[in-house]
Amino acid sequence: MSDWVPYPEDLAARYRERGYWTGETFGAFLADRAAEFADQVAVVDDRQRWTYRELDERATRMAHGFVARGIARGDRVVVQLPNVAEFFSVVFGLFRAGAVPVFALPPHRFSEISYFCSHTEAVAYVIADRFGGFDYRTLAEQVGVRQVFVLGDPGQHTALADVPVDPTGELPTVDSGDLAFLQLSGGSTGVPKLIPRIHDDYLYSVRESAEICGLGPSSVYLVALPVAHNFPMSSPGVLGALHAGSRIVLASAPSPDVAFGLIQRERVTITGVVPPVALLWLTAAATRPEDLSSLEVLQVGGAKFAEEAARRVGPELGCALQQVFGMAEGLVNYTRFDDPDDLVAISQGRPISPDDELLVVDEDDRPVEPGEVGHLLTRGPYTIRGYYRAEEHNRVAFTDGYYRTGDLVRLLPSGHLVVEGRAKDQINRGGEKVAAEEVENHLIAHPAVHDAALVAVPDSFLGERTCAFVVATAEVTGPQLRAFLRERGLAAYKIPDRVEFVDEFPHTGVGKTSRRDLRALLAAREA
Ligand code: OOB
Repeated sequence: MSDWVPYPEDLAARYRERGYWTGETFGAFLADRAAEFADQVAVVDDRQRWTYRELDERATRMAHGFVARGIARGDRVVVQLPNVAEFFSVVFGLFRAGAVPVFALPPHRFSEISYFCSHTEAVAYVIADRFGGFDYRTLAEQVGVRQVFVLGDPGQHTALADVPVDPTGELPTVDSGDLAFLQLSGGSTGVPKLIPRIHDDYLYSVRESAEICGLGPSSVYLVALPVAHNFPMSSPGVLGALHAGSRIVLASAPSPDVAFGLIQRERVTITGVVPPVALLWLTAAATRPEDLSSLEVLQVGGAKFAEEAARRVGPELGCALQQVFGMAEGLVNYTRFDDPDDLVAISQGRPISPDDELLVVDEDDRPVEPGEVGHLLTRGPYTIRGYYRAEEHNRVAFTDGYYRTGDLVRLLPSGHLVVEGRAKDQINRGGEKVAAEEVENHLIAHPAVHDAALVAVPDSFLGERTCAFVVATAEVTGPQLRAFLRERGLAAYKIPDRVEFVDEFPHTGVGKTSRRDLRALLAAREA
């Protein structure tokens, strides 16, 4: 069994013929852009300002360091870094060493990280010493991966800066059809799924995204969300910025306190945020003193952006809104700058590629009438054909090469999509995805819990919050259960916002737990 499902050869050939897949690799990509944009500033964070040339040199040194430490072509390395410039030297260093970064997010804890390490058989884990009041070195000790590289004070581990360098050594040859990295899926199953992306498919989406979003050498892209997430990474994100010779500015948090100052200081032209952040910015813009006039485009995606809020962006922030409906599995949709305002306010955009194939189907996989709501299935030149090492799950998540997105959409005559809801057991907490089954499994591990069901609660700020319904067999409280989940090392955003106890679960006709009835029960309890 192979670790991941390759694109069918005939389609791969077509994607190459049409110029989508160009044979470029990430290592070469950076070298090429560094030659072109050498003295332009590539990356700015709180402490540093690197030109394209500097970034390129640092990535090469990093690559030699990793190779010297025994990291070999194809090795998986879990990377969990905050928004700092070193994210780029590390990740491009790994690319050049032929290694495969696994992109963890800063809120992930023992439960997630130990799974990423074991499932991918990672040989190393790259962290910052501390961030957001949390010591990642302690987590590294608990996880027990072979090598730990630390940015900052390494403690008992290896400092990133100390990685020995032999610049005369050879770096491995990397093929554009190789696995480039593993992204995380929001998921709907018991364990998070990992998304295998190759150089060819991802770089295609990056180039097209940069073009659609109008990036060029004078653009300044603010990274407001965690840089390793697919949205700020490639839609057009930091990779789109590097492709176009733009400047990347890293924010340590998306709050107006941090972000607005950076927009003013660095003359930021474009950024991407999730809907709750957009709402905060809309409110803050009225009273904050910072000059946001450089901002040309605010991208909003990751969760549904309410039409009312969408209509406020132009008048209140003085920039264009671009809606982005994407997924780490592949497909990304953008509203375009020449779309009419009404379309930008109500739709989540249209696909990047003429070869993105979209099906909108009913429960029996039959296409719905044009304009009707149905399940979105998709395949194309940058959408995966299967998750990493997940043969069994792939049989239900993919049909004829189509990825079953779990999203309910309506297709407009213009080719734009409107996201109408979701069929998957996932809760979208302001863009942060929570797989119901994963949290339920952790709850059921508690000795006093007989059964658990996690449901979405509508929320005016986050869109949705989580409520855990629990059937208990012994005395236990909501706070105790929440503490239990934290002790098990579950990321904070997955800890239920609310816990409700019931004697038994309502059932559907076939005897499954009825989440719809649970949501109704919650509404009734609130009333
Ligand atoms: C982005 O990626 P993921 O992998 O964290 O989550 C994908 C899911 C989609 O299947 C959909 O359920 C939801 O997030 N979603 C949206 C949305 N954008 C994503 N739902 C409604 N409206 C939107 N605009 O979230 C992601 C990846 C690349 C670019 C942008 C977002």
